[in-house]
Amino acid sequence: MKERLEALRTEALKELEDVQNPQQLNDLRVKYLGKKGALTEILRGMGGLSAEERPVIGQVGNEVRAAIETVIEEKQAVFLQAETEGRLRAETIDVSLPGKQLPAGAVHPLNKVAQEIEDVFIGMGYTIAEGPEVETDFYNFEALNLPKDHPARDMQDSFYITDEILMRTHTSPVQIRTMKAMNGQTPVKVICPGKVYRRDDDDATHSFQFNQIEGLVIGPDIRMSDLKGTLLQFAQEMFGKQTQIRLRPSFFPFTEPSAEVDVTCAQCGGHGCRMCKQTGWLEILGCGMVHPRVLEMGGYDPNEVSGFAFGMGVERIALLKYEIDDIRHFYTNDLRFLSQFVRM
Ligand code: 2NL
Repeated sequence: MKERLEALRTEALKELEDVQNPQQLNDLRVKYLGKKGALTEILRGMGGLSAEERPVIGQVGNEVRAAIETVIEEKQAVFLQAETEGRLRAETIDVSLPGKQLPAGAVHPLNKVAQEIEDVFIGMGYTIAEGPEVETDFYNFEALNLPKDHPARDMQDSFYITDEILMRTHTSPVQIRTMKAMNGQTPVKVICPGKVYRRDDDDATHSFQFNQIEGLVIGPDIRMSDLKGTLLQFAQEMFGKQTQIRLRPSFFPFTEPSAEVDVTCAQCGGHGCRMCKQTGWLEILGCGMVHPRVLEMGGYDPNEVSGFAFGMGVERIALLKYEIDDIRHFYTNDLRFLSQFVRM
């Protein structure tokens, strides 16, 4: 029996030497050590041995089993290592490869210019106020000294919803609402940005919907010189430190006196070019001292306080700043246009 066990060991170890893969290894383990394997088969004959022989043969059997198991475990470790190495090799990634380029969005040029304008005034201590785009006749016209028979209130020029309700034609009603909310207190120092609506045929310089920013300051001793200094500061931050401004007399129903403001043309430095039509100046906004009747309707006593106001079109400022020739570029969302502002 001992010889049979020794022979089994020799045969098993020899066969294990040539094992090629884990499947073959497992087959051999079953063949020699399994419940119905060769070793079990031999040891089953131990019942016929004498009491002296039994422990001796038992020990030989255990040694043979241990020898075969050791080799199987070694082989198993080698296969496992080979498999791990193979998988690592297959899953290697090149971390030095460039990443996928994802197209980045950007703030729309109109919003960017609006934010820049707002930032200049925030820097001067203004707060931002917003209000409804659908307005009443009172806030949009009446409180701004535009009486019922005024030509600016022509049905042809505004989008009316009813006789008394319309799409706001400027952001001034937000300032009226601000004044009323202040209950006669000063100072008022607000910027009102937002969309406004006019019944116009769209062309290179007009749109039925556009963006406006208006400003309003009210205090006990606000003067025209405060207005001029404020607008010079704004023009220089917006168009460059070398920029100068000039005020030309004008008319608005809600301001008296009123003025239109020009900045020196950044393109030609004031010498005259195509952009400024050879004048050296570009018109950027309208302004004036708040009309006493408007102060009254906002809840202020014009004998106690005074104020200035101004209004500008964001599209116009953007056209000038970026030398764009047609306002419709802002609304058509052509990426060839928009992508030019991604890093500006
Ligand atoms: C322009 C001119 C202007 C105002 C807007 C204003 C508002 C209140 C009182 C007085 Cl509540 N004035 N706003 C004043 C002057 C001019 O806008 O050409 N905008 C595009």
